Amino acid sequence: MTAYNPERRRFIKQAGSAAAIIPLGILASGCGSRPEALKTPPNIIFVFSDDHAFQALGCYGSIVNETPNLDRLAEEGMVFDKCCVTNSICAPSRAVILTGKHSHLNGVRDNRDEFDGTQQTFPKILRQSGYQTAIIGKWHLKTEPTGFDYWEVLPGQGHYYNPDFRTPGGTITEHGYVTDIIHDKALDWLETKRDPEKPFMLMIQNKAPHREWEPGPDHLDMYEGTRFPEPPNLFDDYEGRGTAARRQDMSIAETMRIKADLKMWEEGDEEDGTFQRTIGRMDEEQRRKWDEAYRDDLEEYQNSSLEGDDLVRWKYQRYMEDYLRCIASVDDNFGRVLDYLEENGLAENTVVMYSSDQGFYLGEHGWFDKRFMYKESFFTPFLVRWPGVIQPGSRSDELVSNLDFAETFLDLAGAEPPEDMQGLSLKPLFTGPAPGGWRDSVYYNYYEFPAVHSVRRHEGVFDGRYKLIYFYDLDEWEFYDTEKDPREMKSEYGNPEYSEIIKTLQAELERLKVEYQVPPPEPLENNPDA
Ligand code: SGN
Ligand code: CA
Repeated sequence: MTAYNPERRRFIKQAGSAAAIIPLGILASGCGSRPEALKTPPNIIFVFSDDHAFQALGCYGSIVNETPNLDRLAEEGMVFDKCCVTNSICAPSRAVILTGKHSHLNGVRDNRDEFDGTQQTFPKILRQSGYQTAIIGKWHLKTEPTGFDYWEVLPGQGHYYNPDFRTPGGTITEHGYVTDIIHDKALDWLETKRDPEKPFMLMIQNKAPHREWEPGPDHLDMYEGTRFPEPPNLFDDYEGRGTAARRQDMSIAETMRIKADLKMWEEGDEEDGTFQRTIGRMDEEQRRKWDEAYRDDLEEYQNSSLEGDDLVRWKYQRYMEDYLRCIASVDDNFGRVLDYLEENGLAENTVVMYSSDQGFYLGEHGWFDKRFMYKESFFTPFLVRWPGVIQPGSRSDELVSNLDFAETFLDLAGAEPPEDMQGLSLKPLFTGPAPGGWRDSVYYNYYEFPAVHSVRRHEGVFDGRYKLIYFYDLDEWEFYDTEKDPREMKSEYGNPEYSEIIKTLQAELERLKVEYQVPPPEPLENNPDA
C-alpha cells in the first residue's frame, strides 16, 4: 500500500510511541513464558447492535446517557476512536463483516439485495479451523445463515415484542422483549449447547436500538423528566453543503412521525400497519404497562399546540428517551454476558467485542437515521477486551473498518485469511502501534437510492482528518477538514487553500477503487434529479 501522506504517517508513529502501550505478551515473554491467553485460540463473543451511535456510549464521551456495562469492556480493553464503515447501512454492513469484502464484491450493496450464502465467509473458515460457531438475533440478509453450527435469527427487521425467530426447524415465536430474549438464548447456548472441547465464536446480534425505538418493559419509565442537551446543529440549514444534505428525508422536523416513531397513538389507530407490528404484538400485561408509561406524554402532547422549532425540540426529546431506553436494555444484557463469562471461568480466554452495523444521528444536522459519510453515521463503536493481551483502558485512533473484522477473527483463531479478503487483521493493534504499511485511508460507497430517507448515492475517501465525498449522480463534490470543522458543517471543496490536498485525495480515491476493484456505478433507475 503506498503511503501517500507522509505527514500523517509521522503523526501516527509519534502518537503510537507516546501512547506506549506495552503488550502484556511482550512483558511476559521477557520472563521466558507467554501468557496463557496467547497460547490457545481464544473464544470470541461478538456483540453487535443495530444503529447504536457512538455518541450514546459512555466510553465515547456520551453526554446523553450512561452505559456502565459497555464501559466496563472499555475500561478492561481497548476503544477504537476511528472505526469506519464501508457503507453505512444495515444488511451491507453485515455482509461486509461476514465476507471481509466491499459491497460490490459480496453482492449486498443495499438492504434490498440478498446475501449469497454459498460464498466464502469467516464463520465457514472458523469452523474448518475447529471453532464452534453460533449466531443469535438480527441477521437481515434474507437467505438462510450458512457457516454456523447454531443459528436463531430474526426474520427481516424483527420485532421488539414477542419476536419471531427463524431456526433450522422453522419459525418460532417467543414471548417477551427482543433484547432480553436474544441474550437469554445466547446464555443458554453458552450453558447447554457449547462444546467445551472446542473454541467458539458466538455472535449476539441485537435488533435494538433500531427505529421505531420500542423500549422494553424494564426501561419504560427511564429518563422520565430528563432534558437531553440538544446538539448545536439540531437546526442545521444545510447552507454549507450540497444538494444531498438538503434533499434527504431523514429529519426530525419533517420525517419523524409523531405516532409511529414517537408513540402518540390515539383511540382508533389500532388498524395502522405500524401500530400492528409494534404495539399490536403486545399481550395484555405488556400493553397495560406500555399505555401507563406513555399516558402522561400523550396528554402533554395533546394539550400542547407545539409548532416549528418548539415541536422539533419536543420530538428530539421524545426520540432520545426511547432510543436511549433501548440502549439501556442492550447495556444491561451486555452486563449479563460479562457476568456469565466471569462466573464460569470463561472471561480469561474469551475475546469480547462490541460494535454496531453503523453509527446514527442523534439530532446532529437535524437528523436521525444513517447512510451519509458524515461522521455520526460513518464511525461506528468498536470495543475489544482480551484479558492478558490488551492493555486495560487503551485507545486506538488508527483507521480501522468493519471490513477488518473477518480477518481479525481469523487471525485470532490462527487461521489464514483468504487472499481475496480486503481488510486487515486488527490483532497487531491490540498489542502495540500500527505496523508499518498500515492503511492511510478508507474507501466508502453508499448505494441505496431512490429509497427510504432519500440519501443520494455517494462514494468517498477519508484519511483520518480530511474527507472527500463525491455524489456521483449529482456530480457534486464535498470536502471537509474534520479537525477544523468536526461537525462537518461547511464543505471546503473549491477553497483554494485546500486544492492540493483535494487533488491528492481525488487521486487516492481512484487508487482505492483500483485496489478494491470497484466497477463504475450502475445507471440509476428512476433518478428524480434527471
Ligand atoms: C426501516 C426504517 C428506516 C430505516 C430502514 C433501514 N423505517 O425502513 O428508518 O432506515 O429500516 O434500517 S421503519 O419505519 O420501518 O422503522 S436498517 O438498519 O435495516 O438499515
Ligand atoms: Ca442499522
